[in-house]
Amino acid sequence: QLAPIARALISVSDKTGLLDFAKGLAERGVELLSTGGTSAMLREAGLTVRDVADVTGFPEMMDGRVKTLHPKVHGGLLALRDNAGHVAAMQEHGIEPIDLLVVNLYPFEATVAKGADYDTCVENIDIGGPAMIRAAAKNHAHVAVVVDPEDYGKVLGDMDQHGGKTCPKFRRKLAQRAYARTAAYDAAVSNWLAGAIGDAAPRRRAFAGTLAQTLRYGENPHQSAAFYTDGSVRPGVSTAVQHQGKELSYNNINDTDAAFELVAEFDPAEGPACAIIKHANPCGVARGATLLEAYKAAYDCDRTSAFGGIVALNRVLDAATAEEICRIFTEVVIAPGADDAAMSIFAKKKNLRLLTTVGVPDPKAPGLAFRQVSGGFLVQDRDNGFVVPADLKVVTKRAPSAAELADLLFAWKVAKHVKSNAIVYVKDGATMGIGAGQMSRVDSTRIAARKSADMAEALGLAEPTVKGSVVASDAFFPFPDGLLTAAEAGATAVIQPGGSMRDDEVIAAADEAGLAMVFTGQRHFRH
Ligand code: 93A
Repeated sequence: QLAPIARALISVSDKTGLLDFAKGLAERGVELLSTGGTSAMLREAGLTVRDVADVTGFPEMMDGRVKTLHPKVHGGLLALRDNAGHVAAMQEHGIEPIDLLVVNLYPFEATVAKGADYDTCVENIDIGGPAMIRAAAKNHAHVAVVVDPEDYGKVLGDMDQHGGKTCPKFRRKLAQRAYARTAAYDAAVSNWLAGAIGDAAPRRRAFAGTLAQTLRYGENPHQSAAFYTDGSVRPGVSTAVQHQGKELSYNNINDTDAAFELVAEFDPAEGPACAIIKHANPCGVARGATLLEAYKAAYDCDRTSAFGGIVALNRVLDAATAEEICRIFTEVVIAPGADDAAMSIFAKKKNLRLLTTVGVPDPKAPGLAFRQVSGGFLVQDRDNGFVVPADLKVVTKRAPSAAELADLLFAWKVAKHVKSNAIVYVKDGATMGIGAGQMSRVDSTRIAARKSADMAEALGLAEPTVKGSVVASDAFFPFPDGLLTAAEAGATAVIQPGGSMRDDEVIAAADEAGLAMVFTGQRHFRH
């Protein structure tokens, strides 16, 4: 039979809520043991505390690297109170039981996120903390372990309900949370090291994250959901600052990520660019002499779909662009900053969320991408493939003109971010039609052209905007039919990976149709 909690060891870096909790424990007759900084704070608040150093008979040493790593601590956490041998060992070695462990760890993830140097990050790897947490959690039959200040009140409440003890079910729950925390912590350390040694290989990586946000629901309202961050410092939805509007939903986070990763393909130094996303696919992407022009051109690709979309910009949001965005309903705008005038325009739109980041992520940076299947995860390198003009091989009699070439490279970058089968028509640095997620490439080609025709009609143009455009295909054309569909729609040049068994047939068809075609040698499936 478990006795009421008599002794607690408290050792925390995050001192949130600590004083109230410690006072609550003291009021309930619990003896407090603590480490240096934590002790000092508790003492200052007038609480009676015993230093762990007095318990172990060893001072904290080596800059705090060795504080609690001692049998008097670990024996007190691990001993089975109902095991005669364990009890005898405690008596023989003067080990006192520790019934409650309150630990939160050196802020390793926050230190990395701050951009601290290597040695500082290493020094912030907590060893004694996780060791105690894991020991207490293993012995949850007898010991309660708290790793999250959010649980402090619950511990006091549970003690009050059970005459100063905690109930077994609650201790098991706390143990589960404890192991989740130490697993995520070690994963963060390992992943940081992977980054530091430049090895992002999917093999030998640990997968865990830190809970960043409990979401109201998942992809659908009957699914519960949460957002975990992996400690990455990449500018994007996980590290952005939200300035206004309600909390992002699961779908918002997913779409905002898709939008910002796409717009990041366009180096801000090379000019403004805008991507508008719906359901994780772009419905308009454009460059422009100004951000306003880029936004307008992106919007004109598919005005119907842009409604309620997510807008990503590669430059600081200005007032003119903000005004224009406000003309329709937009869910989220993400940009590497927003000027004061733009902020005050958005401030009037209570439902619009504005996220700003510190810069734009590097599309060539390594990283991992995950996908869940029943019973496991698929893990791969993130698609950081990047094509430069020198990589392109002209395979047709006609080489693309300089203008076509610029549009081909633009279309290729967009196609990388469109669900396969992806077909993207581009003219003058703006998408004219996007075909996404079809099971047949011909269908994607037709849909993209069809959407462009609809848009031309809505805009009152004489002919479909795909006339005189270039077209990108994320994977090779297995037969000439898709390519011919694009040619019929009015495309004049094609970019695609090449590599089909029937490349010769496809090239012959392109020559016949007077198209210029280049091969990238690289595919951008996105399923
Ligand atoms: O450097 S450590 O890995 N060595 C230890 O023995 C140890 N014991 C507790 N870090 C250790 N801790 C950590 O110290 C705790 O996890 C907690 O985060 C921190 C509290 O230190 P202080 O009470 O001095 O502020």
